[in-house]
Amino acid sequence: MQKLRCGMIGAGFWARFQLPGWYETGGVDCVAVYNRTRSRAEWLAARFQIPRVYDDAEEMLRKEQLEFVDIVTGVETHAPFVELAARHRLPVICQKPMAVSLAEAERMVAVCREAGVPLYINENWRWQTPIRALKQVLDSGVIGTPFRARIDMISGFPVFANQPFLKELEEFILTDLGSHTLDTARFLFGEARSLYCTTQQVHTDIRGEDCATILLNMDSGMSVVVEMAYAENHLERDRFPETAIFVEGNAGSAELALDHWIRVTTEEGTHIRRVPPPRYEWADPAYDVVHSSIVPCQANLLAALRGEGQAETSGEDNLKTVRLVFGCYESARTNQVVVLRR
Ligand code: 89Y
Repeated sequence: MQKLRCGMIGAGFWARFQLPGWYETGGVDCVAVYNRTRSRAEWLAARFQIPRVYDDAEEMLRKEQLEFVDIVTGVETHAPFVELAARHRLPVICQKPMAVSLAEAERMVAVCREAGVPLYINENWRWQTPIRALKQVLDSGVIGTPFRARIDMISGFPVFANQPFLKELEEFILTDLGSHTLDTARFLFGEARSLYCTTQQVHTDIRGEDCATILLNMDSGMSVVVEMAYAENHLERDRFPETAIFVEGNAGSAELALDHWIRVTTEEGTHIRRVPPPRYEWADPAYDVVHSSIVPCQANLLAALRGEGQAETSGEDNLKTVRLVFGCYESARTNQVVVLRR
């Protein structure tokens, strides 16, 4: 397979894992990396044998013969870098959360559409091994028609140690983690027609909310509760960054329990199996289930870049997740149900 030449924009925490994730697909060659602090780009280049380093992204796009760019920078820089790539007619992959506002995310999609370049979002959560396995259970129909579900991601893990900028976000857990859990809700259960959300800030040394509780009323009539917190430092079973999911259907129930156990209960009894993620030597063991999901996620985006299939998380598709995220903020601010569709 002829490898696609990629330019990496950003050399922070996630670039360290997305890069080997691209190599794992066997179809990408990263030929250059940009970072505004050049030494960080140099560090990444040395670690992953990337031939050229830039501290000017425009210069990288002008000088290199790239076939796509992968943007792995802070959310406030996503829009300008996407627009830069669109001006250079380069397909662009952008880190989640897509943008700082719904309007900005809509503009990014419009700019790429007008330039005729694909925009894909690197949204990996729905690609986690146990979440894909749960989806297969639901699609098999074994628990009948789901009518209610709970999606929980609650942890005291010190996320601020690896990603200190998270402390500075005025909109924290819904953008950082809600982008993932709400996208997972859409992946498993379809679109929502309304939502209600409450938030709290428990840590006193951060700027944004670190706890959120959401009730999604789905098009199907299902109720989906999404609970998130990075607030409790003392949990008996803290399994960061695993998502626990419980689904009730009219013929049974299915649970994705901690430590990657799937339990399916029907009138025949309970069937239990473990679906652990693959282990990659480049992944941080504390993030295994998330880091390993980068590989199938990026393989899907690569296939779409090659014209060999659809990207599940295109910019257009991810706009629906972004709408949910900012709908949650509106609901929490106004203490009102936000109606997305009548
Ligand atoms: O930034 C977040 C992500 O994308 O996955 C987990 C995380 O690192 C902390 O919430």
